[in-house]
Amino acid sequence: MTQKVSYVASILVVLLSLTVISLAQSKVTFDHNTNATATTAFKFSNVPSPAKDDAAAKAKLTLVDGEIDDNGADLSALTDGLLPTEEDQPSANFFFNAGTAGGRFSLDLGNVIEIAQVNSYSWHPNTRGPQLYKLYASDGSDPKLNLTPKRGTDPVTCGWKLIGVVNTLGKEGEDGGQYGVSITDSRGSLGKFRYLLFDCYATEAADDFGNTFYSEIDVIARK
Ligand SMILES: [Ca+2]
Repeated sequence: MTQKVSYVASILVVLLSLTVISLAQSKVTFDHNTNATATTAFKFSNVPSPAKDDAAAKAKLTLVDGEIDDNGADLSALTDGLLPTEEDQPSANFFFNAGTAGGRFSLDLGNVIEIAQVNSYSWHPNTRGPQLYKLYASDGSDPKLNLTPKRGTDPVTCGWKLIGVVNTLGKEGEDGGQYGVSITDSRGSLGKFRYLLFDCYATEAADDFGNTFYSEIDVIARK
């Protein structure tokens, strides 16, 4: 009997882990152009260059948690289709306030769309270049959905699905430059969603200037 129970339990474990695997097929790809090679073209080997007419271009952006750095642009810089023309151009980037541990913002795409890719771009000569964030998504249908979960609330517990964890941090001393990130899925679709939630972290705590200079975020609808 004990043997049978443990057999059933082990089958359940296998089934559960298969479920987890089938849900988690998203893939994070990133490219890094060093300070010496970065140009205003934001051209990368494996990640597409930023698009202007993507599904995020008309998204409504909301600060969910954290403070915006007054020295930079507001959230609209993330989806305006414009890119910095210099490696250290605060006015062309969104970043959380100096001395803070990042924060959260959301994108409302206006309606549910099937998303093929979410891409993010950043540029800074040193520690504010790399990207470190978690991406969550929701189609808006969960009755317990909280559209503005603060830090301390795991979005997964209030209607959000974890789509990917982005960490482009490199070896020490190689932080500066331009980063392009692309979150995709082997099935060609990340899923059908209306809302995206970015949970962004500072890339270092050695000084106050670890919050990433985010230049642009693209949401590419599945064709
Ligand atoms: Ca921009």
